Amino acid sequence: MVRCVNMRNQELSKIFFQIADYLEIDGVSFKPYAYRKVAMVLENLKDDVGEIYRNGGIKALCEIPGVGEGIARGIEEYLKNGKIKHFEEIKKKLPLKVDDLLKVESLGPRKIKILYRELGVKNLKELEKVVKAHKVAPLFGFGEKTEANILQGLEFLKKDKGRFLIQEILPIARDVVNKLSKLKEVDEISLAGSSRRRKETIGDVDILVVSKKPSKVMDFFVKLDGVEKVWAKGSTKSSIRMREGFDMDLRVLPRESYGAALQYFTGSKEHNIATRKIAIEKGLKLSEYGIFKGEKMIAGRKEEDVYKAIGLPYIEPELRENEGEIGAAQKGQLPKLIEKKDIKGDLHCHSNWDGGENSIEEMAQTAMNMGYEYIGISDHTKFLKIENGLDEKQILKQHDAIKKVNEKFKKQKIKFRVLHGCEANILNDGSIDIKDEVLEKLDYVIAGAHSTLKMEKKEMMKRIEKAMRNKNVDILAHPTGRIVGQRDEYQIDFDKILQIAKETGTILEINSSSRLDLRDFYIRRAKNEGVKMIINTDSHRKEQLNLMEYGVSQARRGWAEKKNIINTLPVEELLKQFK
Ligand code: DGT
Ligand code: CA
Ligand code: CA
Repeated sequence: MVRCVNMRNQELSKIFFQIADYLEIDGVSFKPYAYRKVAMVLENLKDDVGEIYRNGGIKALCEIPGVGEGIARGIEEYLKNGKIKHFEEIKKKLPLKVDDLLKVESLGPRKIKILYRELGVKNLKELEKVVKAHKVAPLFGFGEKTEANILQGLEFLKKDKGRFLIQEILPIARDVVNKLSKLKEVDEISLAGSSRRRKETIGDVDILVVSKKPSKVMDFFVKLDGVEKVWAKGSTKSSIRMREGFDMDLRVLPRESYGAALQYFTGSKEHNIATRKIAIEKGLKLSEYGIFKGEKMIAGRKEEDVYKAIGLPYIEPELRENEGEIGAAQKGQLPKLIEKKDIKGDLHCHSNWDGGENSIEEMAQTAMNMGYEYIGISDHTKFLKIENGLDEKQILKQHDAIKKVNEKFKKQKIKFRVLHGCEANILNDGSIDIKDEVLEKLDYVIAGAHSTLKMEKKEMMKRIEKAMRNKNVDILAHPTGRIVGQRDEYQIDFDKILQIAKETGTILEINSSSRLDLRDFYIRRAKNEGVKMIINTDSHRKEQLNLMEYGVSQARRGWAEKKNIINTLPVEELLKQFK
């Protein structure tokens, strides 16, 4: 299931998310929730809102879940004028770069409001200034520690500046590839660069095309819906800036060079330098045009042929980082990477019991449609009050509800199973916030740290170790706590985590959301130590089950094979993996 990207829906969704943020900062209650809900619905709506409006006016808009008269009028305004007056007024009242400020770890709406009211902070630059001048610590509710954390958050943001999350970019890039591939002038097309290697973050998107009529392709490319600027337009290369702020390069190539160009522009640069060196050693020359022996081109049409010409088997794009893949290829020891089709279920999924969007059955149905054999419902538990965490009584009630769903499937002769787990909290002392006798009843237990993440390493390791040694804890959720572009990992000793995982049989999670945690190099270390992993999406609504592919690419970047990942197993085998 490829996510349907509809530009206008996406734009409106973004605006409503922003309105929610602004209102929250302004201290308005309830309304932010309503806007966020509509934003989420629009984000995943298959039909174009413009179309819906054209066909049925305000009334039809009101039939979209969560859309009331007021919001429908807003959508109408946007469709007519490209603006929503209410939104413009809010922005005038609070002239803040809310998007940017909210990215700073340890800054929420309440603190942003105080910083604006007290110190006039409107953007990241002004924030950095007041933090560095130590004006933040004295503010009510802040203090030295918060000030230091904000500074740390700011430094972290700078590191990833100008890069974009793969989860945000790939659907848009694919949409463009899809549109281009429908042109009769396009003979072949592929993504290249970091998006083909599925890096966590993307600098710019690279697309390669084979065409005999480049001018037609380029004309279409620079006029695509969503193009904000055209940096360059030529017959072999064009470059655009998309509305979302990232750039896309399109290169048009002759067919005979397509494979060589694909190899070259997929990168990484380090991988290319290494492959070129091997070519030189063999008396060959490798470039983006082909592989040459003297003046004669001996390969270039297909990527496989380029590798073959330098004595290597095909190397999967996710491995091309010059991290040992060339040596492994030479020795015939490349891993047989896990694939998306190997995944049989997803065990980190939230339902509407903890404030997620969808019912247990809706989540199950979606998983079934994806071809899965099982889904695990793992709602938050009671310590996480903001996430409506379930207490013991509610968990037991949910247990019965899941039993009923399974019975219903059985009656309908549907071979699909809903497993019952939870995402319990690892408290500061390493204990779990749910009683053992309840945890014992569940098919599995995921445990994760969600609070007090800035502990000293020794203390943090003691905490995690205790949780992993808990006989009811089967899976360690997002084991290092990092969030791409937002938050560094907490203070941990990963070797120690691997050792404890081995001793206790605790499974490490590869979280497919914007956490992408474990990171690729940790996955590789876990694999080498024989520690089992599970790829989960951490879905809070059914559409997010599609995030699985990002966890799979992360696993592939970490050289993981099917046998390293437990949710490739059929359900009976899977259950045997738990303590
Ligand atoms: P990004 O855009 O920063 O996420 O990363 P990439 O890998 O997409 O880098 P990009 O867009 O600058 O270039 C695409 C590919 O082109 C890159 O992965 C390898 C190749 N390439 C670019 N510049 C060089 C270079 O100076 N030498 C070599 N050998 N390859 C290069
Ligand atoms: Ca790129
Ligand atoms: Ca590029």
